[in-house]
Amino acid sequence: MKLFRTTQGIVVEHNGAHVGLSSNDFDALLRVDDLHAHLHAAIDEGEPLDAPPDMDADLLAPVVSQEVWAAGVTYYRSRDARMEESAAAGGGSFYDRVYDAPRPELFMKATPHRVVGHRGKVRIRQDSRWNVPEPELALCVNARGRIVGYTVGNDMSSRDIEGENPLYLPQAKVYDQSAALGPGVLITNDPLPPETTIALAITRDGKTVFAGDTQIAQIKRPLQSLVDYLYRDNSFPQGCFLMTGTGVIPDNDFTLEPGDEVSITIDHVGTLSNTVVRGTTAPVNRNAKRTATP
Ligand code: DO4
Ligand code: MG
Repeated sequence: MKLFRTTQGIVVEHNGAHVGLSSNDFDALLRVDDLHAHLHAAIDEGEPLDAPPDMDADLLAPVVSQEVWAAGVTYYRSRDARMEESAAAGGGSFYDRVYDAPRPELFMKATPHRVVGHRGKVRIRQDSRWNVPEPELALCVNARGRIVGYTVGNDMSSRDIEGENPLYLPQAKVYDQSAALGPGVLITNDPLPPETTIALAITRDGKTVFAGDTQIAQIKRPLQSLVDYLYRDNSFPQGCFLMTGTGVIPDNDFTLEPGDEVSITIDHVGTLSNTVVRGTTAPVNRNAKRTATP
């Protein structure tokens, strides 16, 4: 079943039917131990909607109070690309070492107001000239550290800033509209099949300028082990989202441009589409309907 935050409230899609939940408390859902069972009970009591939500107009990012974290260098492709981009700065060996180390790289990616949903606008920084989307499976993790679902994530990244010095990573990764999640959350207690594909397509003026894909079998670490490291001495009273790293990275001569359309599709989970904008010095007039904080 899939869970959506919409402008009309929380909606669950199950067996082709859409049911509106009586409560709009998204945080409360991530405090429940068995969300799958909880939603089953809730849809048995709820009323099917007359019409499904408009996926291009009604969706909000599936985040209210949750922090978004990210794992890095979990795919061989990411290790390689990072070693290349930071070689001149002497950062190359850090990535090699973390790829093989027992402890994963985990970093804070976004607080809720920095997250956009499906059809929202993702940003490239005004002080960066080399930017890419990172298509990632994002885990929906409840307050007790249990993976209760999956969504599609985009870990927007400024490669020139990250490559100049690994200590600049937070600036390369964390800024307004630097993360996208959505369109909804696949709620399941079962792991995704290893052959689940993550596909990225970038279009510019109607033409595909990049397409690539990977499979989650290529992730080096068990997903629960990423969560277990994240929850060590670290509490998430309303749960959190954890992006699991990228295995799709365009060649080094590619950079995003304003107006590009980024679409990320993960089998069983859905397609997350966003338009790229460049940052300005003026505060951004966000489309509140599509950001995490309405
Ligand atoms: O170490 C830098 C970031 C890595 C990352 O975001 C990824 O591998 O997806
Ligand atoms: Mg990433």
